[in-house]
Amino acid sequence: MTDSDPVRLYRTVRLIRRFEERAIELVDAGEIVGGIHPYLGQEGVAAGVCAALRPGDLVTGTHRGHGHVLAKGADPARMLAELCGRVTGLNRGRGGSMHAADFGVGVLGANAIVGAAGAILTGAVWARRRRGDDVVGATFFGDGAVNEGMLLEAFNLAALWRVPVLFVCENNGYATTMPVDGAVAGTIAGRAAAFGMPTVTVDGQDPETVREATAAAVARMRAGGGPELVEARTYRFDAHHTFEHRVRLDYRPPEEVAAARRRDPVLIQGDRLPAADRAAVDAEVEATLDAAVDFALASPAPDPATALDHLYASGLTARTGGG
Ligand SMILES: Cc1ncc(C[n+]2csc(CCOP(=O)(O)OP(=O)(O)O)c2C)c(N)n1
Ligand SMILES: [Mg+2]
Repeated sequence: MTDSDPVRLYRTVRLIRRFEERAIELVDAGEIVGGIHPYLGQEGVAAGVCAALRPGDLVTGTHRGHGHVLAKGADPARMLAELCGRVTGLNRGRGGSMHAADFGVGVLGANAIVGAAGAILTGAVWARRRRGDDVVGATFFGDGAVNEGMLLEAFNLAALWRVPVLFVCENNGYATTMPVDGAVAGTIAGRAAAFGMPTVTVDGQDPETVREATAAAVARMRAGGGPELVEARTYRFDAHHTFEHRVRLDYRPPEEVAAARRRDPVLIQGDRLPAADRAAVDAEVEATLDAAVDFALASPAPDPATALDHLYASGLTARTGGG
């Protein structure tokens, strides 16, 4: 089997899909405390965007961030251990689902604060470019972030200083239970256009389409262009948060969910592969995740005595009182 772009893209969407399904099992088993925001249905966005980036390029993500971290190349076993709060996790089990980071592959972190990741990435890319590094960045955010002042401030500075940041809006139609039409005046692309950014709206369910749009934008940014926005129209197949599995909320018509599920990025990309190649990738992904689950569950939890370690980048140790 050749490791062509279509195969690689399929492997990424399939890995994210199965990672999320395994993670939900671990939530149900009580191994992942507090639950997760599943990325199911949106895999094509992270996979397509990250396929057009270089290993050294930078990424920030969201509360629904597992796909971004995996697509950029983080080790699924250490990611799963992070979700389970184990010492072998990407961040020693202290970041968890919403703050997983892997600087080694350019992932500056998922982020629980809606709208914050764009500002962090803009600052990080600006700083690296000032140092002379030839990097670009991509930051993911939902439709719920487009009314956050912090994101709009990031649009402004990135455009003003021509920082090569790709702003990727994952428009899945809802912010928790709020439909986008009930929350967003004007248009999402119009916000970026107002700052002079080129924008494009794409089918986020098709990983190849997302990759092509990203590759074009990244090429312009590497050639000296400023920030751009990609609005990827997508849909989350599952709950806003796994908590919703226990408290069914009635905010999406079942026919809408069923229709959206028929445009599945894993199937769309999988159909582009010969059956044997697809089966081989599926088996490989399954073996990777079996090993990841074993690794995570066999890893110890952090020693409570170390709870205050790693609070400061300087290495300063927090004191527990008593002078
Ligand atoms: C600043 C801020 N406000 C509110 C929240 C609570 N919150 C968490 S997720 C979410 C909805 C986000 O919707 P969207 O940006 O569309 O992302 P999606 O969940 O659809 O992926 C909200 C309001 C938060 N985490 N941060
Ligand atoms: Mg949303």
